[in-house]
Amino acid sequence: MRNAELVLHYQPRMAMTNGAIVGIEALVRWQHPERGLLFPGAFVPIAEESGLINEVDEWVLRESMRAMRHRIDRDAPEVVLSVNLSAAQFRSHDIVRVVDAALRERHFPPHRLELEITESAFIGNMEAAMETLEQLRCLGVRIAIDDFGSGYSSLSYLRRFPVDVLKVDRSLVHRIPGDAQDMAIARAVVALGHALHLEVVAEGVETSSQLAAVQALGCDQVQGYYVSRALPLNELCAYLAARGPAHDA
Ligand code: G
Ligand code: MN
Repeated sequence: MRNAELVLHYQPRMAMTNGAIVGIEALVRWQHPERGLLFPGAFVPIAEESGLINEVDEWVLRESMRAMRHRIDRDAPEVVLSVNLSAAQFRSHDIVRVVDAALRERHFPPHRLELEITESAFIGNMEAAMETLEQLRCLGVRIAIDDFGSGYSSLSYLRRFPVDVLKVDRSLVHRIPGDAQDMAIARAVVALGHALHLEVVAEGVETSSQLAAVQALGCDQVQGYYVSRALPLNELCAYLAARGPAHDA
């Protein structure tokens, strides 16, 4: 795997209130010379085992910030950039320095960067995780809990941890509104997020009935194929330009 073979796609995130695109998630793909375009599930575990994951994460961070400054800002000057941090990267001792250096290098406004972290990154050493989150927050960046509701969600840490956004996992969204039990879980997750003053984002919204369901539950924002799949940079810019700054949902 060489950095030259990595590509970034960008998935828009939409506000429920007015349909405006308020965020963009950078998603890495590997353009494999023989096997074609690979999704993270197919290569992130290999990158983790071989110790390359930190290099990949750092490349994604710096490259997506560059794309924002040079291209995306022209069409959407207010959108927030979301970048996924692997558990390994989050736990590495120099993560705060890496993020700080990238912000400086790109002259990037910290409040427009959101770091997505899954709960698995916190397991094992909650105190160290909390300290890292606090240091990242001190840089001025936003923190999102990714894939919430997919693993062993711990409710107590959420109250203590300095986070801004809760992203409801697409496995939950996938079975609503049809599945009454998942509907009940999703409702509880949204209520929990709001009680803790977090922004709640529904991931993986693919159909209009899923959109209506997450809207009825009070989700603040949605992401998923119903809004748009993840797009190459050129297509994203065309999408943003065509859509304009706001759009009625
Ligand atoms: O873990 P995280 O939520 O960051 O995963 C994002 C992944 O989910 C990306 O690889 C993206 O292509 C995929 N994805 C985005 N929107 C949808 C969707 O509506 N349905 C499904 N099945 N996958 C999606
Ligand atoms: Mn994510």
